[in-house]
Amino acid sequence: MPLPRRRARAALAAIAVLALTAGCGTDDSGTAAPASTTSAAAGVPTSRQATEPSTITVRVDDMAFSPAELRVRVGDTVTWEFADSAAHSVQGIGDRAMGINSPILNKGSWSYTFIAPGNYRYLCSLHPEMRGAVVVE
Ligand SMILES: [Cu+2]
Repeated sequence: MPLPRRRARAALAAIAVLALTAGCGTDDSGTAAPASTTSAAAGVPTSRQATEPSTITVRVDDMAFSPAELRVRVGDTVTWEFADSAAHSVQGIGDRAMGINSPILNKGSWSYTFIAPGNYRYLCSLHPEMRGAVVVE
């Protein structure tokens, strides 16, 4: 009589193993969720392309910089176009803006690329009342 009971237990154990294997199958479908997260991360380079560096022009005319203030992003270039009858320059104020230092011009243009975020102020070395600012984000 003990032998049939053992066989019955063995059969029950086999059923239990099958049930556990089926349970593992549901776990496998659960691992599909991180795969969709990976495809979402692949979209990151696309959003970076949307913020490619650009060039912003500031006119130097009529004894003024216009626009006198502007906001740019890191990597953007600002080009000052000199179009006044008088000669002017673009000279940064303070250590942070030390690289902003154009020659004195009354024609043509001068460009500067902003590589660090911050608040940059500048003036014309010949007419210190002519002032401008660039906020780099
Ligand atoms: Cu000037």
